[in-house]
Amino acid sequence: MASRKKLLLIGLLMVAIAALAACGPGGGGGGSTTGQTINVEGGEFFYQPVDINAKPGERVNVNFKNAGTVEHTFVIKDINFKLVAQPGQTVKGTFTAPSAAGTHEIHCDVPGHTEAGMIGKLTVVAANN
Ligand SMILES: [Cu+2]
Repeated sequence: MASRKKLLLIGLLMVAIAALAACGPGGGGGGSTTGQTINVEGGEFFYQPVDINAKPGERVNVNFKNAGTVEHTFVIKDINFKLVAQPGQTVKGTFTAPSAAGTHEIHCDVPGHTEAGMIGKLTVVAANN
C-alpha cells in the first residue's frame, strides 16, 4: 500500500510540474540558452513566417516585430501566450510548446485583424529521427 501511495504522489508531482511548465509565458530576463528563437514580423495583415514549428515541450523565444502602422498582437490562445507590439517595436517573449503533437492557431486579437488575415499556425511535431 505504501509504495502505491508513493507512486500516486510522484504522479501528482509530475502533473503539477507539467502544468507549471505549460502556463508560464516566461517573458523578461531569463538568459536561458535552451530551445529555439524565432523572429516573427506582423503587419497589415500578415505574419511572416506564417507557420512556426516546435518540438513538444520546447521553449520557444519569440521576437515579435511590428512592421506595420498600427498596434498588432501575437496570440496563441491555447497556451495563454500574448505579445503586444506598437508600430516599429519588437517585443520578446518565451513560451513552452504544448507537450502533445498538434496545431494551434496564432492570431492578432486587435478587432478585425484576424478576419483580415492575421492568422498563423504553431505546429508541434515530435522529432522523428
Ligand atoms: Cu494586428
